[in-house]
Amino acid sequence: MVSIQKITAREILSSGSTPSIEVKVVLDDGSIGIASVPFGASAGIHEAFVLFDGDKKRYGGKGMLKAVTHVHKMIAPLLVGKDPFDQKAVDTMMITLDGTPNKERLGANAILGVSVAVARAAASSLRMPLYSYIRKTLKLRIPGYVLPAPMMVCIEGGKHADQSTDLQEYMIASFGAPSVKEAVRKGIESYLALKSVLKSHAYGVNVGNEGAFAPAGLKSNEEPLQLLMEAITKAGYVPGKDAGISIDPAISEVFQEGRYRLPKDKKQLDSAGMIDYFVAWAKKYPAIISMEDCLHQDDWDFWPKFTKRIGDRVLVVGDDLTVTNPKRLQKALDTKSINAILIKLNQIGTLTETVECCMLARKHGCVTIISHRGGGETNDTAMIDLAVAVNASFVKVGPSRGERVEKYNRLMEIEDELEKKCSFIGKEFRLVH
Ligand code: 2PG
Ligand code: MG
Repeated sequence: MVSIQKITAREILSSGSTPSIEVKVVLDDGSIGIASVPFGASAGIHEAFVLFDGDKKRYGGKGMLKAVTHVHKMIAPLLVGKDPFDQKAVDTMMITLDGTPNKERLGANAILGVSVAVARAAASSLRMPLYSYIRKTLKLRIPGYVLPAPMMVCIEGGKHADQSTDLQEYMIASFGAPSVKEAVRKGIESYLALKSVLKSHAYGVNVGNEGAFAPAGLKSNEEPLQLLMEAITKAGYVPGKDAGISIDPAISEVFQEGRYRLPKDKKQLDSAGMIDYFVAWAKKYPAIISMEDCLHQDDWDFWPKFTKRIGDRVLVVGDDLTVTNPKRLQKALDTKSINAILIKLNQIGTLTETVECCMLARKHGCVTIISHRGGGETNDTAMIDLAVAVNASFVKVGPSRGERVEKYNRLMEIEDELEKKCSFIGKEFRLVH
């Protein structure tokens, strides 16, 4: 029987120029799995714990050597010699060893690195791609592969870029195409058209954390929506038919003392006012297909009201609200707070729990969107294999910078690999409901 022979970790650099962690797992048949872990800039307060060193003499306290040590001293002794093919058992052993509700003892970054690296090593041992191995080891009963559509962050502000908007992300969701490759092309062409649109309005074209434009001097938080409409049209496409618009205000970041503060619009709103603000956008821009984190991460009283107002035509997406946590997702489903969920592996910290969350969403017809991170991304593409494994509807990532386009390159590689054994959600996809 093949078992785990060796687990090592090291500190690497992430896209945010601060460290992250990479884990390598070796099986005794020689198979190797390597994984690295991203983290957020606008992380929700209910996310699993990212263990930074806190030693101000190194990387301003953002080093990850403690997490590396935890892999070597605590997780490796636990897992060496164990069966790599039972992912649930591997993850459960780490969760039990950690023993805290948010993985703060070992660090969710240490745990997730091992979790994904074990899966990769096991998949490699069985000569299987990671996405099909995930289905096998976690016994997912999902018929066929339906590949996700791209959701590209094209203008960013908030915590992801200075001097831009108060709100964090304005995206182009690309569909109305026969294949992933064509949808990626449409999205990228629209992003590049946006560059010339911005220039024609005398705005700068420097990019923020996620490779999206972050122009200074925008007149309002709404203006990016007009710019995106113009860009999609300029690229030769029809908004709402070839491409939709998605927003992620990451509104918890502007919530202070009970008010949502929007200096760009010279507004301070309460929850009801914030709902009216976004409902007006949904009405004015029918190309908007999804609205993520439009209310605070604990504003449970108002999320259902928002979804009731626009959930029949727009995806109301929980991110900081739900943090890929099956318990918080269950609450969001019970209260009809959302009809879609953003999924990030590191928000919960193991592959098993992430997939559990996706499957819970799937069971309730709640749309899944698998996402990159804005703080420190890495070149790891496990989020794409996850998206393919669970038939997610979208992947939110990119559109520029190596660590982002790597994800699309992986998705297009999978499309080639599966050839006729897969279809593409964006083929028939128009507006969501
Ligand atoms: C988000 C993400 C990804 P961050 O809020 O959805 O774009 O940002 O990783 O900084 O939380
Ligand atoms: Mg978000």
